[in-house]
Amino acid sequence: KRSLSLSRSNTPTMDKINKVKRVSIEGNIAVGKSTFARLLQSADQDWEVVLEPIGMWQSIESGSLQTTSNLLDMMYKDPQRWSYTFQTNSCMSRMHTQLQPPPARLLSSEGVPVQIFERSVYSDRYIFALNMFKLGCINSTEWAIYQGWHSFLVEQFGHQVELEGIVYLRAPPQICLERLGRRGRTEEKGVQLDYLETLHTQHEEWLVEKSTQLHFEHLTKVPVLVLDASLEFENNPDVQASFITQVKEFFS
Ligand code: DCP
Repeated sequence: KRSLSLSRSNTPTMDKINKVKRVSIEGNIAVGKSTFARLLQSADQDWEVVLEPIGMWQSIESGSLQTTSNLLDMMYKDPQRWSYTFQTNSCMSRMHTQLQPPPARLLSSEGVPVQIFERSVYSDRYIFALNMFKLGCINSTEWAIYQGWHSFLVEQFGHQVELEGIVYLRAPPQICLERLGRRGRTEEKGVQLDYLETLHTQHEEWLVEKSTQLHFEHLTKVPVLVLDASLEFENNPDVQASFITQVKEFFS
């Protein structure tokens, strides 16, 4: 009897799954998305953070040869050759994470359960891939192919990959460059200010000016919360508290 009731309560109904909101955190390289995500994870039981699968891009198993390739490094060293491959891989791994069902804790929540993703299949396309196309590192044939499968997959998965909100961590590119230097990820040591500036422009056009041409109806209506991430929030409890208050209000 006990196990029956247990297995029943463990069966997620679509209603419960649909009650869980899906939100992404967006922002330039090294702006502090992971730090912010950790902060949110510890702030509320009803929030579940799903981190970016960057480890998967740094170590891709090459089949029977039993070796691994660091695609992130390959992309930064030779963007013309590897950007399309990198963007395909990062978006596919993101599709997997965005399709993960919410954990049981969220399904049984009486409050406002939220699944929070570090970036999304939309920033992959409208920030990074688009930027690489504009820079000439993805050619027009590759861009047409990328857009074709991206639209197809997003349409096929429908509401499973839709977002109910976006939190945009906004900071000047110069600040992101300083944070990038401090963190010292080896693959990123060649990243220059002008690259962060082009990525910043992509974020601004999509999330603030709303001038990016989007291909999904729901995405044009997603509410955006802009937070001033130029403030050093990692060790500042006052800024953290203010961010959490704003996020709570935004989610409710
Ligand atoms: N990247 C990319 N194309 C994508 C996604 C990511 O080129 N579609 C690159 C940019 C970074 C690395 O992958 O070099 C990690 O990206 P993020 O900016 O998302 O993650 P960070 O770890 O830099 O974020 P933060 O420091 O804000 O936590």
